[in-house]
Formats: sequence, C-alpha cells, structure tokens
Amino acid sequence: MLVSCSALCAQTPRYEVKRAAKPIVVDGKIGGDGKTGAGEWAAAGKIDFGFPWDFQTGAKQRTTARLLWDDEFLYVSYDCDDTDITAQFTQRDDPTYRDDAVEIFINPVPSQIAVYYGLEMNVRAVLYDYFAVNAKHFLKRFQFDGVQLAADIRGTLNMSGDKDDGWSLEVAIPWRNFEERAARPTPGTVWTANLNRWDGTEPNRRLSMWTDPREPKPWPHKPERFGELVFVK
Ligand SMILES: [Ca+2]
Ligand SMILES: [Ca+2]
Repeated sequence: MLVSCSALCAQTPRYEVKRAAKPIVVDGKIGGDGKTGAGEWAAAGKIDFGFPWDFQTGAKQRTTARLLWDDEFLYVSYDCDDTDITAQFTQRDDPTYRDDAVEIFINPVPSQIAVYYGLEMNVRAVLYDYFAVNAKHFLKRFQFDGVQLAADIRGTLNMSGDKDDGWSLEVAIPWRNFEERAARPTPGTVWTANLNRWDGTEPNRRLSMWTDPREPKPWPHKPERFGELVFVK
C-alpha cells in the first residue's frame, strides 16, 4: 500500500560527533571569532539552528552548536548572535529556559522514547538539569554530577539601551551520568538528541533548534524527532 508522505515523513538529521584532540578548556570561549570555531573546536562539524515557528515575533538570531567527545566527557558548545543579552535566574534548577538560554536533550537509548536527560543553561551559566519522563514530567531533583559549564558574553547583560554582539557557552558532561542507561559510547554508537535556544524577552520570544519537532506551538520535547548523534573516531 502506498502511503502519502506528509511532512511527518521528513527525515531527522544526523551529526558525527568527533573526538576532541585534547581536553576542552571550559571557559565559554569557542576560539577564533566563534563563527569559524577555530582552535579547540576546529575539528567539530557545525549545527546551525532553524526557526520552526514563523508566527513567533522575536528576532531570528543565528546559533551555531558543536559537539566533541573523549574518554571522560561529552562536550557541547553554542555560539549565539545576540543584540540584547538578558538573564534573570541565578540558582541551580531555576527555570533558565525563560532567559537567554541554550539546551540539549540527550537520549542514550534511542530504541525507546519514554525517558531522556535535559540540560538547560542560561547566559549566566546557570544549569537546570532533569530526567524527563514521557516528554512531560521533568524530574529536576536529578542532578548531573561533575558538569563543567561556562559562558562568555560579548556585550552587556540586562542592559537594553546598547547593542550587544553575542555570547557563547561551553559544557562538559561526564559519561558516568548516563551509566544507568548506557555505557560510554564507542566509535559507531548512536544516541539521539536535540539542541535548542530560547531568545528574546516576552512577548517577543523565539525558540530555535537543530531538528524541527513539527509541533504546532513552540515546544521542544519530542524525543521521536530527536536527531542522531553518531560517535566517530
Ligand atoms: Ca537575547
Ligand atoms: Ca536538577
């Protein structure tokens, strides 16, 4: 039987996570001009975020994410163009997604979509981390162990009268955090993930991301639409 291909047939993306040549220095600085990812991020491929919801009124500002790995850590970096950098939340597990923030959702067992991990980090490098159940219950008492996190601001925080350049963020996540679900990846291992960014202030917000969840409203929690992370040498 022929099944007509709706938008839901659209493929989710695949990204090769390469090995870091040496441990990443987590200082929030990506190196070079950020856009080129020179220095320690030079080996990593780029993920440019898309804007799935045209009816949102926030500015469409560029985000480039990169991932690398080694024996100890999964590394993620984000480079964000941003003319107005804002963030209010300062405590672990605050709702950082209401600020200028970037996120990664990680599913180490792609054969199921019932549970995954979330890290949502604002431009102050404040972490909201949780274990997600049915893309609906976010158990924030789960705490990632040994995460290194830093942001670098090219502009002024919470000062709207001037024009900022942007900000970047680096995070290193120890593999032991996933040990109840999966062993540390080896070359060829496939996990799934999505990477997102919340930008702007109400009412002019904008959600951009790697893989489009194909949801009518801005909502990133759609594990069946996560992209594939393929760990390579
Ligand atoms: Ca902003
Ligand atoms: Ca937590």
